[in-house]
Amino acid sequence: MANGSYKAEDIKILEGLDAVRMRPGMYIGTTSVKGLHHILWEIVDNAIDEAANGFADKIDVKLYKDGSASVEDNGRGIPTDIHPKSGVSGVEVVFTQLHAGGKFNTGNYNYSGGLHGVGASVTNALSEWLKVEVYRNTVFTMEFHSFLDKDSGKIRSGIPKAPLLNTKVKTKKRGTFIRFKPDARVFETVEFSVETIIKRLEELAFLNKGLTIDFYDEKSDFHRVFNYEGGLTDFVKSLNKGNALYPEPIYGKGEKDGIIVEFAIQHTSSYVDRVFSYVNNIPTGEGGMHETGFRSGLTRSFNDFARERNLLKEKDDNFTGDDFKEGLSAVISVKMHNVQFEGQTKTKLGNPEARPAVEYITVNELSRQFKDRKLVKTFEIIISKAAEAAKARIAAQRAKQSARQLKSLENANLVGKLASCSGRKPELNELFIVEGDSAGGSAKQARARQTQAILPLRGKPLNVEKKKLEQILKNEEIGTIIAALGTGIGSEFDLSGLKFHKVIILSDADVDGSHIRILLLTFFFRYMRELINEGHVYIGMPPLYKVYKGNKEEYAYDDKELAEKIEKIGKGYQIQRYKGLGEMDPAQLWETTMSPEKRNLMQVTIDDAAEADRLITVLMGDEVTERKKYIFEHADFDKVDKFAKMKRS
Ligand code: TSJ
Repeated sequence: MANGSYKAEDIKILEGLDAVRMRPGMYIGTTSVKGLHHILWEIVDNAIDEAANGFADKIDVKLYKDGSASVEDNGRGIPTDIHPKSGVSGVEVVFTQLHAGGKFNTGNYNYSGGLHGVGASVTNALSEWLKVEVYRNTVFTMEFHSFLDKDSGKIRSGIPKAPLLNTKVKTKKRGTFIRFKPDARVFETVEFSVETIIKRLEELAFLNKGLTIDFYDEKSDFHRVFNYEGGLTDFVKSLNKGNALYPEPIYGKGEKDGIIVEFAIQHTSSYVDRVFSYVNNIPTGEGGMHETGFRSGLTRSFNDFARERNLLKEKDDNFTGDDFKEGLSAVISVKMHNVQFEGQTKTKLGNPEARPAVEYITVNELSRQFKDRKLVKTFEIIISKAAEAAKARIAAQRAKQSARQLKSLENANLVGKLASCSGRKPELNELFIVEGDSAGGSAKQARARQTQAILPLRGKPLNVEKKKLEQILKNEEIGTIIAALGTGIGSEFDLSGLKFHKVIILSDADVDGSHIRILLLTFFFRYMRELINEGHVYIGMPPLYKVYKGNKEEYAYDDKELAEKIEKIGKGYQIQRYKGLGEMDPAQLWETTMSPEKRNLMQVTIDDAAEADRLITVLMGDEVTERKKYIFEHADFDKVDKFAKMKRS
């Protein structure tokens, strides 16, 4: 058997993998860079499952110069014995049968794989080659490849070169090693993103307490090891760097009706909530039943505690769920069977049974910990934060009223500084929010009056992090923006009122300019999120340099372009470096930054804005040391803008 070659009938069962080749999208959603990572996560997930069930505690992920990737764990090793039904080794089943991953695991793993869950065979089908080593006393090896079949003219996918081979070489290692090369004939790109990979690996390390994940990129010689002995507790701490209200997160874990629930909570001095939820290690960005159960559990428990400690008097109403949301950071991780995903992006947990189970465990764990004297202080801090929020809630109701009034003020006095455009078609209109009165003046002269409106911002708009909604509304700059856009804010937000379909932030390429961008993005993120979601927010990009000689001149937007432009102008060139928008005269500003034909705009994504929101917390947070550390590490403030993706428009 060891060196037996494969007969036609053996190959028949592999036709399933050919189907994966024909329609990769059906199995991995897309052949974009996202799909490329998907086939890596299929493999990683299997190693994670082995670890999550207590059989492995180390996973190594490596990217090679030849474009391949490998994943190794120190678990039990994929079974090498012959699978009774199919007559081939367990290893072969895993890599040649569709969905084998999930089915094969039933009974072995309690909570296996998730979102992906299409199995390792899909990775095999979409790879040029895939190599397996299993360490179980001796080293077992097996190789698969995809090749062009000359007879049929078709590509055959994931074909074993030979059955699983026991090399008989003794080993002290235990575990599974998989290395594969994604097929360039399948994917739009075969370049893995180190950033994407380490972000997910870190998340997995947080979600699987004690697990060590080692990442190495051969190309860049980049190495990182993730290991969090605190698990979810470390996760929330890392979210809250800089502004936690109490040092130790509240942690709870329990099981109910076969559903395992784990959570960590820590409040911040901020006014937004960040609740991250997961099911079987898969992020549920749209929330769902587990989140609902968790939130009602929190509300119930904290209200009970407040009553018990007489922090809520008999005549007082209970705090609302929203009162406990202010500044709440939490991670909730659920493990369960037969997961159903719903929602627009299929990231919402639909299983109704998750709700009571999570609520029960949340209440149970919290009430148990209320009795723990050590946490009394923490709970009191949470209650006083909620009391503050409840007060603000009443005040905010009034603030909403004034937002409504602002909205109805139209272009009248409040928007005096706004230079409106004459065109009345919002789809064509653009609002430039410009840093500084002098640049604002130039922009007013330069603009295309019909479609471009200018709103100069004097100084920095206020720090939205530390202020309440009502104070923000009182701020003249923000008030002017709200009035100019015509949408209202928060729960009053109505996109149909939008008067400018492009809202373009134009600020200097320096620290102050960067702050203004971040503050505005944070404001939009928190109070006009749909504006970003619908792609209406942009960042204008003034050039950094002018290269000129005689009457020839060229603009450059970055250092790479500068080199090109120098080459173009040739010997005897001179360079002007622009430090601010104010240095350009109206004609230059038009030509480089405002003219729809020539300018560079970056469209802001919701992720960019969330990143700004997170940065704000660090930059403006209470903890000076964290802020200093952050600023030190990110001394290059241009980096802050890396988050906005370049897009010509
Ligand atoms: F994706 C994959 F299949 F290629 C893959 C699987 C990739 C990697 C990196 C690791 C694994 C994997 C599978 N690690 N550990 C396992 N374990 C099993 O498959 C296994 C071992 C023993 C038993 C048993 O009942 O004795 C059961 C199973 C499912």
